[in-house]
Amino acid sequence: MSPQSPSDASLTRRTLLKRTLLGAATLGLVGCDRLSENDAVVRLLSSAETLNLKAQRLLAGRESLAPEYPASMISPVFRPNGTIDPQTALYQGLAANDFADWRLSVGGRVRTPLQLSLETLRSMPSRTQITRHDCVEGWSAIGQWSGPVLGDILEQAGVHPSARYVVFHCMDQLDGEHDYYESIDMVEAFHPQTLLAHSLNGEPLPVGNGAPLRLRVERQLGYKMAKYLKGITLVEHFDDIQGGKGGYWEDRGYTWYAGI
Ligand SMILES: Nc1nc2c(c(=O)[nH]1)N[C@H]1C(S)=C(S)[C@@H](COP(=O)(O)O)O[C@H]1N2
Ligand SMILES: [Mo]
Repeated sequence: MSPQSPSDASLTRRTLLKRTLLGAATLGLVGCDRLSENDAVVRLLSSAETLNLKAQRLLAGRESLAPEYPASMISPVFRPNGTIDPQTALYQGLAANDFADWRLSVGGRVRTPLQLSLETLRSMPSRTQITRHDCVEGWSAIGQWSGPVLGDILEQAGVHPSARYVVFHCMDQLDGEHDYYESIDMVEAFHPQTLLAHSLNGEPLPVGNGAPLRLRVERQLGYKMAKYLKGITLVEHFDDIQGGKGGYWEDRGYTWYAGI
């Protein structure tokens, strides 16, 4: 796919949203028969989160790939954001030993719960992709990420049919009280570009960008991409986790589906 500049991307998004409206109208999902070129209408529509999710999947498909870029476009510095140096005792203890004692737990609605060391994760088959990260705060960066495809790990654990979401538990606390966490659905979890990245630009993940392991969900905004992972749980619903909205920022008002 061809690289896009940020302005191209927003144009594409607007075009997509207009097509979304067309598609939704054709399918009888919305009760209007005339398309407005007015941006206010487009903005209103983009706030309709469920429609956004359904329409993007209808139009772009469950398997549509996020754009990938040539190595020449990698950002010289991949800006760290949110937590950049976790202060929890858990994290500090594990980091002191270069994460040798760290394990990623995989549990919940699975046949075989797993405890994976960094060494194991690094020796698994991996995927490398150069993608653009978009933060809601208005900046983007292009980086090369490597790590096992999440779907492979979930298959190894054996997903129970009742599992509907994958929840990611992190080792940092932005407010000194609540662990950062995130969640995605099974379509996103088994997407071929959804990785548990252990490397950025060919080097072990820096602390600022989520060492030892972080999620990459390339079709969504930056806040979905949980850093400092300690565990993954498969769940039927996330009502009983923290604020019940499926993520640290979702509990504070962000939308759960953050499709770009
Ligand atoms: N554990 C954890 N994950 C996180 C965050 C965080 O504060 N803690 N911030 C999120 C936000 S808002 C963004 S934009 C990206 C930033 O990733 P980066 O530090 O590699 O740029 O991580 C996301 N994942
Ligand atoms: Mo962000």
